[in-house]
Amino acid sequence: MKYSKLKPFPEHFLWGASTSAYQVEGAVNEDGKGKSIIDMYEHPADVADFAVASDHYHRYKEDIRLFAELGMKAYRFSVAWTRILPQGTGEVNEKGLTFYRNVIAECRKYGIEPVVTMYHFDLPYALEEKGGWLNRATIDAFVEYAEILFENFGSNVHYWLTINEQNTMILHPGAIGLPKGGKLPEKKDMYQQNHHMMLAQARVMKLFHKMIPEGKIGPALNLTAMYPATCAPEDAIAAHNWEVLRCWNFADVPTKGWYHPLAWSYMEDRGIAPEVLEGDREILKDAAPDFLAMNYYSTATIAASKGDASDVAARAGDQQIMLGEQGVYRPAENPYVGKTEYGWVVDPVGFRYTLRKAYERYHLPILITENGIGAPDVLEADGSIHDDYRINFIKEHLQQMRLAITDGVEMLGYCPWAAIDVVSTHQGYRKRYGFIYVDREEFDLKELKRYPKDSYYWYQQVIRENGSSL
Ligand code: BGP
Repeated sequence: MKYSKLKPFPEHFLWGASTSAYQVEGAVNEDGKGKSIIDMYEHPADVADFAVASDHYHRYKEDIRLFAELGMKAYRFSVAWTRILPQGTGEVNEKGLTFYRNVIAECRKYGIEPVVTMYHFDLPYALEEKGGWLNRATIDAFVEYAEILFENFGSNVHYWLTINEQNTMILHPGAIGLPKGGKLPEKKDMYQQNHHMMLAQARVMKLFHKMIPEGKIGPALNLTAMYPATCAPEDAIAAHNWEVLRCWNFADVPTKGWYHPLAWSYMEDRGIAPEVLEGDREILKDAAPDFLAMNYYSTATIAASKGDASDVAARAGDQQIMLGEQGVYRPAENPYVGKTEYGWVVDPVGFRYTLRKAYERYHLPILITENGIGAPDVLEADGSIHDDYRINFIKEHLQQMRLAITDGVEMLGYCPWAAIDVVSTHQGYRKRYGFIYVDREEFDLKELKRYPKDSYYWYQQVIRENGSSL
């Protein structure tokens, strides 16, 4: 659809950027923090670990000052559950509360809206040892943790995200590392874990609305629209299969109170549907989010399954690289889109398409909580970083977002990945996303000095103009 006039970005649009605790903070053994699964899982040996990361724990004041100079109106970060409750439940660690109280105060000082993710992949290891999300007791632990967060920060934080990329954790469990011994859980167990996370999320959203009626809360999902590889009806069905199983099933439960019918049929047929106890349906029905948070990196292109083992690609997949599933779908190439050097599809028009689909399904305002391009940025001798590829990527996505706004999609804000360089779970500091360069290498920490990249100055101008020249 072409328009004679584009709608402007909303007046109080949340121009921001994102990080997550384990990827930015470091200080993994400091001030009483407990171990999370991220600390205990196996990760590739040739990339940076999370011990120091970008040292944000010690440098948050300097970082937030740089975010303020960038003009950020919102900073999306996550709380490490293990800083607040080192054992996942029980004793509260005051120093953990103090750290996040300080981060929030620092944001407020500059008029930056904190957008807080409660759980970004880093489940307390003490809970994992007791069965993790397979154990229903973890639902109570999450509610206990949420109540502490709402009590302590509820009056200063307006926007909350429950769980980051539940669909990534369930469908690509290896994407956040592997338990020692490298064994991935069975699918049936993953869908049971998923059910428990859904219950935990629903209870937390309900509690939130009771405790902080003026606040806003929502899930943050990784959403990716799917194209059929050809106009063959079988390809369209396969693309729909995977779009439902990968995306909409995870957004339907919090918004509509139950699983997508196609996903439920799939799980039942394969004997992997979760055990549902009496009262579960009511819990799911009884809660609703105020908005939908969306992480968008790519679209995918899908062909009909051939019904044999060749449906499943031999390479390793990740949250954006589709693997295929026998009898469901097979991945296909798309000659009309680009690719990053890590194989992630680059598709700005697909962003508009995904936004339209998500809004059409849920009619909830959308907050973008991730979007961006990973690259091995280069620090020049004069301290500059010429990341024109990042500027182009974000510019093209924002242009498409403006078209989506003109299409009628209600947008709350844009928080790309990442505010500052963080550890990429698989590629460490060889793959960077930030507007601010952190001078360290995989194993040489150097001085961890901060350098604004070219994209920083470009984004500063975009925010200043409220996106009017996009
Ligand atoms: C998302 C995660 C983020 C971040 C991002 C980039 O799925 O929510 O935590 O890691 O992907 O991923 P990567 O660093 O693997 O390129």
